Amino acid sequence: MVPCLLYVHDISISVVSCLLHLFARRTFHLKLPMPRLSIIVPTYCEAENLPSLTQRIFVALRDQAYDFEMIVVDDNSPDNTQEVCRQLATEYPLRLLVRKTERGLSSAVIAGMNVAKGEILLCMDADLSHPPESVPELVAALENPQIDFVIGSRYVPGGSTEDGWGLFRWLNSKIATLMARPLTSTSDPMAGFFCLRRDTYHAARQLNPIGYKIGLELLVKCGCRNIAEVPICFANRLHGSSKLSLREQLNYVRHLRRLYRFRFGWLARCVEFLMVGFSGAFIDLGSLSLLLKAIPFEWARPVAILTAMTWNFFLNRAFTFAGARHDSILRQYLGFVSACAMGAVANWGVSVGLMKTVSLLKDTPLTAAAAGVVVGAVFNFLLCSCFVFRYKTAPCTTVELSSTGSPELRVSVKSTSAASQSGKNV
Ligand SMILES: Nc1nc2c(ncn2[C@@H]2O[C@H](COP(=O)(O)OP(=O)(O)O)[C@@H](O)[C@H]2O)c(=O)[nH]1
Ligand SMILES: [Mg+2]
Repeated sequence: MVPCLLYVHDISISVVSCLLHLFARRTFHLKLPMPRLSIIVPTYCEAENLPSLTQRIFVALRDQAYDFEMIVVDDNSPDNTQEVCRQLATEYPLRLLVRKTERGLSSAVIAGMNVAKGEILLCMDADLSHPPESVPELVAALENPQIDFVIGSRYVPGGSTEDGWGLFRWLNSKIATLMARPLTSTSDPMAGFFCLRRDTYHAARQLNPIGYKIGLELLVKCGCRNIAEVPICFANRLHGSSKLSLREQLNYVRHLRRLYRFRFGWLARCVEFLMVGFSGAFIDLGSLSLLLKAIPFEWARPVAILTAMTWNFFLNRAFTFAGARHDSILRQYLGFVSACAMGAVANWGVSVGLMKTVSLLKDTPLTAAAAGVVVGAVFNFLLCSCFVFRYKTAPCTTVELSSTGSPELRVSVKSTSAASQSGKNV
């Protein structure tokens, strides 16, 4: 009962504060001070790190000409992160959002950005891996109107990672960066230390983050072209342990697929379809060699082809055309087999046609066959996209940006003396 009352109390403070703010601005044309910078810090069990982080941010920004606010977005941590925030808010301009029904770094950052008041939105980890002393430099980089995104980078000259990373973590980061190369040429797209203008953020289309790489998501979805990288020394976390799990690494692969689809559209889907087809060739040959041990070639060949086709069907249904799973599986399977058969006929027709009509290809049947394979695959892909796997709606679900934040967010006000003295959430 008491927590419930406190909850209602917190919300009412927020609402009243917002209404007063609006009233004052609209009625008296008052220009109330809005912070220029909002620092969004996602947290899960960071009670030990938050005091040093807040204090170092404050010292780093003390002499800057602009105001700032710090928004901690906590996913209901079982340690006393929230209590620590309440304490800190009595001294510093800190707001706390507690999410009780959701978990995840990326969605936490989005929730924070949605309620941020600053013109510039900056995101950083709570564990002091990202040096607070570099915040002014990141913000200053945005003074150049040409720049639309700034990254605190480990991999530009002058940047570094603290010792003790080990080969595995280093390789992990490098491979992940390489996988994102078709999306961006920045040296450190994995960074969680970045800033952008509020307007750029609100221009984002279809924010749909999964996993940890919210910086990459924003970079791509906000259409950022001119990116500045500020070298930073990435420190090992001060207290506690990383929440980056194997599951998050798999989420990264899923996230990349979505981003590729967003950036490259049907071309990305086509590449996926070809990769599935490529894997099917191995299944075909592998099952053929197994079957040959038991049955003659005339029987083994069609069974192997059907096995490969079935394999391709299920992979395409699960991944390439995942959004079309609502349709009957039998109808799709029969459609897929028919599309493959037509693709094979197109393949055959083009190879034989080229061999017969292009004199240059008469002596190079493999080249004619390769042309047939390409045409057959494209034909097959088009049939699958247009007729076999039909989408009801857009292929990926989207999260629309809101300027007010999600309704389940517990939004509390800045460190007004009334709130802080009564020890309520801030
Ligand atoms: N709100 C929220 N924050 C998270 C979550 N997981 C991690 N964080 C925060 O995100 C930041 C980076 O996480 P961390 O575990 O240090 O990841 P690492 O730096 O990749 O090892 C830290 O401030 C974490 O407290 C989560 O599920 N929800
Ligand atoms: Mg960390």
